[in-house]
Amino acid sequence: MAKSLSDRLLARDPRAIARAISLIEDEAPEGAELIGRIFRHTGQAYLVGITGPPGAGKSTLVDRLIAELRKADQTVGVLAVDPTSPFSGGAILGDRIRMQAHAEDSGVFIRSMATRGHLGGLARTTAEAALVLDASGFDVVIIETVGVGQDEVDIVRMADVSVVILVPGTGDEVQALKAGIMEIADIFVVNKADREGADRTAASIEMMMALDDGMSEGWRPPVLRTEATSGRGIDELLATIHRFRAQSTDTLGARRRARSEWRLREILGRQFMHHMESQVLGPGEFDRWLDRISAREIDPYAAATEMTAGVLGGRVSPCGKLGADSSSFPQGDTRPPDADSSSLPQGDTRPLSIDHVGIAVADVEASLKFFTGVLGLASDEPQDIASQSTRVRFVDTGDAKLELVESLAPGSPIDKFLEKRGPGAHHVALRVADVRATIDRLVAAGIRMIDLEPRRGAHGSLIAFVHPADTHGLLVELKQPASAAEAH
Ligand SMILES: Nc1nc2c(ncn2[C@@H]2O[C@H](COP(=O)(O)OP(=O)(O)OP(=O)(O)O)[C@@H](O)[C@H]2O)c(=O)[nH]1
Ligand SMILES: [Mg+2]
Repeated sequence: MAKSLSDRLLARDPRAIARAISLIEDEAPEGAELIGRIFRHTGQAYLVGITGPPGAGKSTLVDRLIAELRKADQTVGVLAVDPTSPFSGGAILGDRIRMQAHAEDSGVFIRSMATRGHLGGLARTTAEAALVLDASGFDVVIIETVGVGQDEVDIVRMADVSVVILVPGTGDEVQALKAGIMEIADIFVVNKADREGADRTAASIEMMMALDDGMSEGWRPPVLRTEATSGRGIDELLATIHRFRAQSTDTLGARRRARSEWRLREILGRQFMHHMESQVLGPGEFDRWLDRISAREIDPYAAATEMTAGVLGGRVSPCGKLGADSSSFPQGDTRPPDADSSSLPQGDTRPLSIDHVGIAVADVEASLKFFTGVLGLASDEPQDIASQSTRVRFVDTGDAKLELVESLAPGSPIDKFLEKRGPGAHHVALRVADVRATIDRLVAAGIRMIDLEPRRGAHGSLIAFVHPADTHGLLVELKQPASAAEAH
């Protein structure tokens, strides 16, 4: 029987390793499965991150490190990552030629990786490729990545030790380091030390560190000088890496845990997006939300809130239906505080919630014997609603309320209802943030309204009834609570 890919990989078969990394790069489901099978074999390799501007001599230096590590009988896997290149081919060519000295060595594996989609994706594929090399039993895994900006930080963060390479020159690069790279650098290297200005560059790094009072106690990143082409300083760099490794055994666990957290969050985010796109949003719906954002009909926060409301059990639709307008429904807490004057419950991301169920009764006070007396529910004070000739009393169930409604005048809607159907469930009230906007949208959708204009309901709310002919027989009240009503 043919050995499985994971078995061959664990036996450090270079073709299996290459195939595994390709599966990961292609985001093939087999890639994720493979990670599942090899994961428990990982955690043995020491991950060395090497980052620096283009042409700083990273690959030359990595080549030297490989040679040194091989002398010490250590196996080495290398991932050369180029976030700026859309093709892995270019990077492969340069690095392969430079590192071809190790081509015949089974203790060395070199692979180039380049941008696929967004950068977060590259950081992830790099992390997973590193797992593959780790499981394959390489003692040291080197991740070489171009650049010194924030973009590369995510990639370098995956390493157990981060080496930042600079070259003698303008000093601009040292300035550029301030963003992000500072915190992740464990070792600085000024390569091309044979060139003019190496001392100045080293001095400006030292100065920058001295100015940075945010630097934690303990390990102080040393600034080394190397000449990758001649190999000068490489032994010291390797010794420094070993020294860092030895002194960081206590912190290594925390560092790897932080890395796991970053990856778990990244995977969760991706799976959530996938779920949104495949299960929640209909075909083309994502684009329609984008259209509405482009047309300035809705802001991205509101759009995201409404879209995610669908995941939490509601229905989502970007166009023309209920749920379409952010101003109409309770908002989640993802919007900026000043985005909406709605004072509806924060954190309630349901597109519509039931405010209350109206129950027509002959006599509100008499009905309380059951609702408060027997069921033990609390009720508020009775209130007369002139616009409907009714007296109402709300009973609190802890969730949606019950509205007990009694007619105060012959011929009122409740009076007619009682006459025709007798006491019982009369209507369901849905809470909306902007009743007028909701009316407009329903009318535009061809739904008939009993009230085209909102009127005053209990407790200062604004209400409007939808015609039951268009709601399958259910009388629906739209209710904009007082606090939201006042704001408009
Ligand atoms: N003078 C001098 N040249 C060096 C040194 N190290 C590397 N170089 C040269 O610098 C050039 C770039 O080296 P690479 O190793 O390709 O640099 P890199 O950082 O990997 O480049 P990218 O991967 O393209 O970002 C090559 O021509 C090297 O020979 C050094 O210490 N001194
Ligand atoms: Mg390179």
